Amino acid sequence: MKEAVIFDLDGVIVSTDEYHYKAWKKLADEEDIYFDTQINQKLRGVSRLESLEIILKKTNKTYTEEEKENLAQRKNNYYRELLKSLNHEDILPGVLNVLDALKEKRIKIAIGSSSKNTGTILKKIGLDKIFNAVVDGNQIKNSKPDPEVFLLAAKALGVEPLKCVVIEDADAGIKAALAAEMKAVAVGDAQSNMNSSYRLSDLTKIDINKLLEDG
Ligand code: B16
Ligand code: MG
Repeated sequence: MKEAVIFDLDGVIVSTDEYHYKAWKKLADEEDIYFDTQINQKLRGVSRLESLEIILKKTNKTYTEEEKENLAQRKNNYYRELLKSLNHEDILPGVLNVLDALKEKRIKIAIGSSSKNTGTILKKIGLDKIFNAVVDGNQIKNSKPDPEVFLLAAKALGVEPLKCVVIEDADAGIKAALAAEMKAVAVGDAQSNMNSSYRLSDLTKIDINKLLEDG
């Protein structure tokens, strides 16, 4: 049986993915760059600057590194403005029950997110004290699909990667989990990802024994 569960944040615990979309869309519109929900799918789990590079593929304009930093900062300001209204009720369906069930079974729980806003988000939704470890975009050099964030989370928990399960909503996150030799569970937008061993539409449908079984 697995000994720890590592949760992605954005798209698994809370739907901040919608806020990311709105903030990038505002920036893209201001810069006159085409951006839609399909392009947005490619940004799931990917770092802020890498997301910007994906968006800039739709323009012939060239930006200096400094201008790119400014664009990313502008997007983050829009995003943080949207985060102000976030609260406990924004926690996605099923999440609190899963966390309770895992705590009861003494299974360790962690966050493994690419977001540098993880601390703010966890505080806003009132989950800043419940996880045994939180690893986020501030602690890693390489974002998903690189396994770094999940390997660091396993290390912080003191659990071997083979004994960890990752719950993810992004293809980049599923790849990262598998590269870390962890079991990958796909929810929401990643549920069609056939590389994951357990796929479900949301966490209300989860079977805790199936989540924790080896394999
Ligand atoms: P930030 P996750 C990721 O969070 C998001 O899915 C991705 O869209 C975002 O670009 C990335 O965090 C960086 O976020 O701009 O807040 O540092 O899914 O890994 O929890
Ligand atoms: Mg995500």
